[in-house]
Amino acid sequence: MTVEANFDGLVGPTHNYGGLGSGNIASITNAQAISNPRQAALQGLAKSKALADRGLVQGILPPHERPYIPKLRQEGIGGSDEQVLFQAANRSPHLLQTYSSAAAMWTANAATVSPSADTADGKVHFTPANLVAQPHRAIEAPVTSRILRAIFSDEARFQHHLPLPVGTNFTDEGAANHTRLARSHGEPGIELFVWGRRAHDFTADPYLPRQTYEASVEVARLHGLTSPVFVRQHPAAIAAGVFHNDVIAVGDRDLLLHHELAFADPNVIEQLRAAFGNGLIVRTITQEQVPLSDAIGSYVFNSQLVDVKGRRVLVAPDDIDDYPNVREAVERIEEIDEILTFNLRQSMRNGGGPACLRLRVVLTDEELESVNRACLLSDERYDELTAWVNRHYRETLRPEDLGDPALLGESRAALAELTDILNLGNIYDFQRRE
Ligand code: SUG
Repeated sequence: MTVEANFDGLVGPTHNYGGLGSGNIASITNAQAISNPRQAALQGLAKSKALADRGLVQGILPPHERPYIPKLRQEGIGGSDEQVLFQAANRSPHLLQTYSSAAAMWTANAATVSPSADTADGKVHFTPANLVAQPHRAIEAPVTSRILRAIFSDEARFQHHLPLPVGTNFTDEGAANHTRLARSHGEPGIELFVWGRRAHDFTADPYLPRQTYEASVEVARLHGLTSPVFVRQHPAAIAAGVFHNDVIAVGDRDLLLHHELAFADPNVIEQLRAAFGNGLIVRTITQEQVPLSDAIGSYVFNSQLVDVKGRRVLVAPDDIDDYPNVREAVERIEEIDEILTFNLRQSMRNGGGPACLRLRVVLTDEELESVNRACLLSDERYDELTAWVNRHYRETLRPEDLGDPALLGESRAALAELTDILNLGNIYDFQRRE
């Protein structure tokens, strides 16, 4: 048997609204709002638990160390950790907010993952996304690499690549712009890479597209893929706030659900059908049914499409209930057997829906067997993690609280404990310095 495991990002203790997401309407709109990190983490865990209860393999990826003091030091701020925080908060609150972001929760951006059925050497391949399009996320890749290597450690089965080179040519946002289509999880599939610009295009778009064509091609080459398909994102979608393709399209096995303005090339579907062979089901939601602004407002395409014991379930944000036209459009899709909604509003206010919060890893039984079990969600692990969140997380966080040395201490204590719960070893810099 081959399954799709979903590794959800656990929201970190500094979850806040920095207005940092480029081209991300929710993040820009909610800049400097007061956040509730505890509620954010519990909302995410509740989704993970509900899917685990339905029989899906559910994993957890830990938050990163924030505020990230080493980076503030690199920016020329010195002294003790407390002094660094104090000075950053007073002299450059924007920099402090940049290096305090809990954005690693959106694990669809952690890496691109290709299942062993698709790769030339028969291993599962991982390339951590360099995320260099945004400073607050460009610091994630080294720790993401450590985490993925600590969870998928069997070198005979898992191949870990370095993130792509830093710079503007290979800007890579990971699985958020990557969709695998296959007859079943275990059969070889085609991998669809959606890019926003070419390396040397300097477009007049209001938002610089985050993924380059060159980055997508390079990841496909590293992974040894036989059937990659490269498709350009529609500039109108990017301009309207579609900063990743998973905000406007979602696929699962033989089904692709997309908005008519997701892709720029009118021949995309023919291209996909040619690569897939018979049996690809494509469901297109038109601009007339759901205008781009409603697609983005409701975040309906940022749903997960999962297989629950042979039934196809759409795991959607409950924000879709505010949009009757969106509900109607998805209810009309006959392949979807059930729509399951979750309140993920803490994350949603930063532009992160159900699909952003998970990294899909398709695994055979043997591969799954070798995964670090402590990172898979059982009833016991869920109880442990919710108790851990309730013990360590604040219920209110204002932007100015990021300079509070107590928050740094609380976050490090929480993360140190978490590495034990998840059996990850010393993945954080603060643990390695001690
Ligand atoms: O990169 N938001 C994230 C949201 C990522 C969503 N992921 C996917 N679509 N897969 C981003 O724009 C906002 C952080 C802030 O403003 O504090 C942020 O980084």
